[in-house]
Amino acid sequence: MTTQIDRPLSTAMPVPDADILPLPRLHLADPRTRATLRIQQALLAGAREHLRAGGSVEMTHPIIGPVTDPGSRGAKQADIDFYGHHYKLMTSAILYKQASLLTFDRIFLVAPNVRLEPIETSSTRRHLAEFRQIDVEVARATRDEAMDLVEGVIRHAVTKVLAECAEELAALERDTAALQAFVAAPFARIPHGEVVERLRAKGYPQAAGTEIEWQAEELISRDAAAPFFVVGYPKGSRGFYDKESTEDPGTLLNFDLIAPEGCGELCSGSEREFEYAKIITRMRETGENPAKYAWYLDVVRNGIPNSAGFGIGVERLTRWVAGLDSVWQATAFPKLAGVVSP
Ligand code: ASN
Repeated sequence: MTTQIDRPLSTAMPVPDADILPLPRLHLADPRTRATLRIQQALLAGAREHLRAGGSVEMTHPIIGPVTDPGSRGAKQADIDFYGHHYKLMTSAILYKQASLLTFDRIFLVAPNVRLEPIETSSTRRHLAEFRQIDVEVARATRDEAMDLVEGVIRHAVTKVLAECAEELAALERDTAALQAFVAAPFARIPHGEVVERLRAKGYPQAAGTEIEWQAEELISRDAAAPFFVVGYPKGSRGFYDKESTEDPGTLLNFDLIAPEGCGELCSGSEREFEYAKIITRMRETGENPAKYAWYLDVVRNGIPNSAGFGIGVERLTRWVAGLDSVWQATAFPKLAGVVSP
C-alpha cells in the first residue's frame, strides 16, 4: 500500500503532510483494502450474532446533541450550530447508552465517534479523528460480566473471520495460527497497579495513579500471549460515568482490553455511576458543569438501572485481526488528525 506512515515510533512526531495517506482512488481500489473491509464485515456480523443471541437489541443513536462524552482523553469536541443552539458531534454514545436502558435491558449499537485528537496522533498508527465503536450496555451487569461479554464478542467475531475469510487473511499474509491461539486463550484480567510495575520493570517511566499512555500500552501489548484486560484505572483518568469502587475509593470499576502484537487498546468499558448525587459529585470533580447535562440528569434523577458496558473500536479490532500496520488502513475513508481527506 502506498503510504509513508510507517515511520519509527517516536515522541517527537512530525506535523502530518498532505501525502500521509494514499490518494483516495488508490486506497479504495487497493486489493488489500478490499480484503480488509471483507474481514471487517465478518467481524461486525459476528459481533451482532453474539450480542443478539444474548438478547441485546441493536439501536441507532444520535450523531449530534447538546452535550457529549467529556472523557475522551486529550481529544477536542467538534461543535455544530443547531439552529442557534450550541451542539456537539458525539465523541461517544455513553450518555445515550445509559438512558436507553429505560427501553431495553441490553442494547448495542455500531456508533460513529468524532474526536479531534491532537495532531501528533496522526502517526501513532492507532488513532483516527473519526471512528466507530461496537457500543454495548447491559442493565444490572457487573464489571466481570461486561468483560465476559467482551471476550465472547471478540472470540465469536474472530472465529467467524477465521472460518469465512481465509482468502482475505491469506491476501494480507496474516498469521492465522497466531490469531487462532490468541482467541483460544482466556483473556487475563490484570490490575492497573500490576501493569504499572511491569512497565517500570521494562524501563518505561510509568507513573502510578495515572492513565497508561498509548506508547506504554503498545509496549505491554507486544509480548502478550492473548488479549488481556487492565482493570481498575485511577479516578481522574476517565469520565464521570465510570463507577468509583466503594471498597477501594479512588479506583474505578473499569477496564481496557489490550490486543497482542503491539496493537494496544481495543476496547474500554466500566460499571457505571447511575445515582444522581454521585454523578453530580463526579461531574464537579472532573470539572464538568452539571447544567450542561440537563436532559441526561433529568433521566438519571428519575432513575436508571445500574449497568456496565463497553465500546470496542471497530477499526482497531479490524487492524489487529487483519494484521495491518495502521488503523487508517481499516477504513475506506480514513480521517487522521490534521490530514485533509474526504
Ligand atoms: N465506549 C466507552 C464505554 O462504553 C466510552 C468511551 O468511548 N469513552 O465505556
